[in-house]
Amino acid sequence: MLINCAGKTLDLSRPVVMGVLNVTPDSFSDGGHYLQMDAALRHAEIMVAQGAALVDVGGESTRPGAAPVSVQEELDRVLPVVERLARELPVPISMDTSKPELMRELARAGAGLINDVRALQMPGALAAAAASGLPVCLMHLRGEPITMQRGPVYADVVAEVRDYLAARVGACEAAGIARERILVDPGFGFGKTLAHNLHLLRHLDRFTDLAAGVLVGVSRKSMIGALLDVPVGERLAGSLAAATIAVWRGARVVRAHDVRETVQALRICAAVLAVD
Ligand code: 8Y4
Repeated sequence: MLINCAGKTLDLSRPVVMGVLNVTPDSFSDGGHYLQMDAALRHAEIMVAQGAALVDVGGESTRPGAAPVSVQEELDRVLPVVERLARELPVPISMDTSKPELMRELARAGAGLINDVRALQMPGALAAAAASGLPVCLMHLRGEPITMQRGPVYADVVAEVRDYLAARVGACEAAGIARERILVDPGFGFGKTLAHNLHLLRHLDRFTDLAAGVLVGVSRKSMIGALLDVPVGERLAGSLAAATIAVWRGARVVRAHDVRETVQALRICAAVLAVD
């Protein structure tokens, strides 16, 4: 239940929140590098104070239709931030990347976990992740961010996502990454319709035996927007409901933008789950 993340401990005996820190150009307007660093550090410190057990740092926009980012561009954005956060924060820093070059450099910079929406399928990623010694989160993604929302089709979404993640866990084990250091994630919104997402959430317990824990990201996503018909800034209540259901069905890590509120929702879940 304890995962060593580059010397910092992730305790999954209770459900925890992974706070989202974006360092993509669309989320921080061009105030220069110092301002970006300051804003990132301040935001990360607030999330830790609010109870985040991890901070996820990403430099590639994985939103539907997003354009790919070059290695150098992603590294330039993310490396100074990861280095500083890893040094100054008491919690592990997760790197949201699929690129083996980033995995190597960010591991050297002190990152504590690899969060890969492509489940280490890019050439060289599996070897880079294994060599880093870091724990990993393997996410299911149908297609690529550019194409993934063009009519995804599954015969049985839960079985297919489960089989995919089981195979990726197997590939990791064969590469030397122990199952005890692997998280799996069905990838809400990544090449799934609303109905697919709802099936995955309802049957999330089917994933808990695959690895050390299940991670979910539902915060502010379009599945919430579709059900409530509200814009991205008005999805907190829906996101908390979805996070609560996810934890009730076995998730141990919830990736979220609204850390304080999500930590509170998870505390209620944990308290009820602790009685029998
Ligand atoms: C509004 C808010 C609209 C957020 C779209 C989004 C996941 C992830 C992302 C996830 C894991 C996102 C990096 C997409 N989602 N990593 N990353 N699991 N493991 N979209 O679900 O937040 S980015």
